Amino acid sequence: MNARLTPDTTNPELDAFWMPFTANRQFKANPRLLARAKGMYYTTDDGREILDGVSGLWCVNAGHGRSEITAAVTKQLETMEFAPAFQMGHPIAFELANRLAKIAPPGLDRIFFTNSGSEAVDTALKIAVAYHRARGAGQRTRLIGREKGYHGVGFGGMSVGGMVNNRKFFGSSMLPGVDHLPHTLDLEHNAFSRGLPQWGMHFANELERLIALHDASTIAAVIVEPISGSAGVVLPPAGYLKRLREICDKHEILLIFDEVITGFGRVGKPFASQAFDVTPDLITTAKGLTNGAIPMGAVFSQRKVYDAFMQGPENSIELFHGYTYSAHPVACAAALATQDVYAKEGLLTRAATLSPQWENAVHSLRGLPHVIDIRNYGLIGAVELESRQGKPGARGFDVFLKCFERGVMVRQTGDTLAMAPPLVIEPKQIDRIVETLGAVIRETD
Ligand code: PXG
Repeated sequence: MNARLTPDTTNPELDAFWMPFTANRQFKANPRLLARAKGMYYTTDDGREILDGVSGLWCVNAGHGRSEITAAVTKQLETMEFAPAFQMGHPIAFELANRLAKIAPPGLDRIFFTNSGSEAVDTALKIAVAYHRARGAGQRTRLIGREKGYHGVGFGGMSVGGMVNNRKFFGSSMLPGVDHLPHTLDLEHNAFSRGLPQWGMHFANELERLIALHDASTIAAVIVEPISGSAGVVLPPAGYLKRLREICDKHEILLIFDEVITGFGRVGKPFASQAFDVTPDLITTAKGLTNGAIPMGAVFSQRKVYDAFMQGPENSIELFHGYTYSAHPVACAAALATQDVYAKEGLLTRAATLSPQWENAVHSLRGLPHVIDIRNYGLIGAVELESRQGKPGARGFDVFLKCFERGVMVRQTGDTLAMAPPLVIEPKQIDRIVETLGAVIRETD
């Protein structure tokens, strides 16, 4: 590998693109370029096939290059490429909202469109604060997130998020009045749990402590990922989310589930909320909404939240919030076609069918060198490796790179390798991903 990673060693053609969440100098000295994609595979610019073990970035749930989505997007571009959604409307946006309402958990059938997960999160946080104001509790502005949480990169999402590197560089440019629950990762009690850990529901009771500290009358909402993805797959202990719901209900605090990763079939039901039988007040989504083909996010809201805004003079705008591209017609077309594919191929529940094989496959890596934990749920898996002394993330990166060289793409977070393949994956492809990862781990020091 390149020893010197100064700008003059990089390829000047790669310099202009300041890449997101990337070690730019390292990447540009040794780029990994993806050129095409179809089904379960990417093809690199030098013609190598890469089995996609992470659905692009947790979004291509129906597999790549779906012609149904291409056709719908093309048709929409030809029919009407853009129309405003401020004080105007276009039919496809209403059609999509109705479609999504049908698969949503009970009552969450009022839908606000955004362009990304980050925007969905900031939208949900703003809705939560404005909701309390609308019902005469304007002092409820505090937001509670969780350690290790990832809620995108807007100032709101960053503030309620709990991943230190996503926060520490930005000083005190955080929302005021935010606090955090403890995370639920506990290797001492729960390492190698299959599915949800049975121990640790009591972590939810920490919410009562935060409420005792700040007083419920100051708190607008609690936001958590039902399963944390970015932090390296952190699962909720059995009963934990139900307990959060109970405490929020008791204190009239809104509960927001960030389902940007867990939504659209990843956990064997349309949403994790349904898989875990816990209904939040707001759900944030993105990624799988359009199969990653066109950027789009959505906030699903309980009727009671929406209805609280629908008061005052009829000519008044109820929520001073929205994006030029909210409900962009092309994104709506992509989302509708995606939902058609999911429905036709049963993809919103396919992870439930595959998850026993998936679970066995990923847990077969137990006992390999450096493996200190394995976590799974639905079609999500993670293998955590012990860090090299003084070099956190180095072993994880080596494993990620070698897997890529052997034609399998996984996702690395620190020393955790995360996997979330497209829901169209075939059993033999599950084996290939896990066998490749296992072989690489065996030979990595
Ligand atoms: N919430 C959650 C739970 C997410 O996982 C976002 C919000 C933000 O979405 P946008 O569309 O603004 O990126 C996400 C994004 C990873 C990884 O490595 C995960 C995400 C993004 C990039 C990498 O696990 N999730």
